Amino acid sequence: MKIIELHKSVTEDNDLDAKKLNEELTEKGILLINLMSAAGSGKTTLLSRTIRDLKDEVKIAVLEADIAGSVDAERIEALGAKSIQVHTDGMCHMDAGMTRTGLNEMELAGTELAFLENIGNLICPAEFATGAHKNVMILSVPEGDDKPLKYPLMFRESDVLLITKTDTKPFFSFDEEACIKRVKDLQPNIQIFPVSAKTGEGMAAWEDWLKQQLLH
Ligand SMILES: Nc1nc2c(ncn2[C@@H]2O[C@H](COP(=O)(O)OP(=O)(O)OP(=O)(O)O)[C@@H](O)[C@H]2O)c(=O)[nH]1
Ligand SMILES: [Mg+2]
Repeated sequence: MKIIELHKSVTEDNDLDAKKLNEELTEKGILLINLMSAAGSGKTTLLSRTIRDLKDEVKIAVLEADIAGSVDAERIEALGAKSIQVHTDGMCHMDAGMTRTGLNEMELAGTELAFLENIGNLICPAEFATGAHKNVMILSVPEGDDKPLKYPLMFRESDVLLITKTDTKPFFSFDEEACIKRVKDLQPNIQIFPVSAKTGEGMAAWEDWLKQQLLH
């Protein structure tokens, strides 16, 4: 497993760098999705299920960003998808320069869809553009329906919200309707897909959305 140690980007204007990276990826026909959520919401599990479902149709690569360890990249590699692990030198986010460095370490020829699994937390990742075409965030049922009220920025910055672990609804008092209203008050254009990566419920709608975003 390839592990890359990243350091703080020296670029002064991250937004500009993100725009540049996005253009470079578009030129190569690679759709980059920035996947964000709190730690343990189910990012790697969702990616694993998505890869299992789509790998015969779409060539997928995953950039796994963590403070330490390589378990997530190993989980992805075990599914036969291309994956690399980056460490962020203790930083709680990825920026565009770090994303470019990680992607450059992967052999991406022929890749149509690349995911960045961002560092698990609901705050910092939302503050930095990564160069991704779309921001997708996860809120899992056990985290609670009040999170849009407490951590508004990530919801505001996201194109898609996946409400995951729907199979656990019987055990939690998660008010989906109230949650969706709170999210839409922050970001009226957001698309919301309730899913369970465990049972597969709702996964087809999310995967159809993904396929529609592909650049060719
Ligand atoms: N019941 C249920 N459990 C799930 C689902 N998705 C993920 N989990 C569980 O949630 C836990 C965390 O899942 P991960 O996929 O590792 O979460 P993550 O967001 O990648 O975690 P970090 O990378 O550490 O931020 C694991 O025990 C998963 O099995 C789901 O849809 N339903
Ligand atoms: Mg993970």
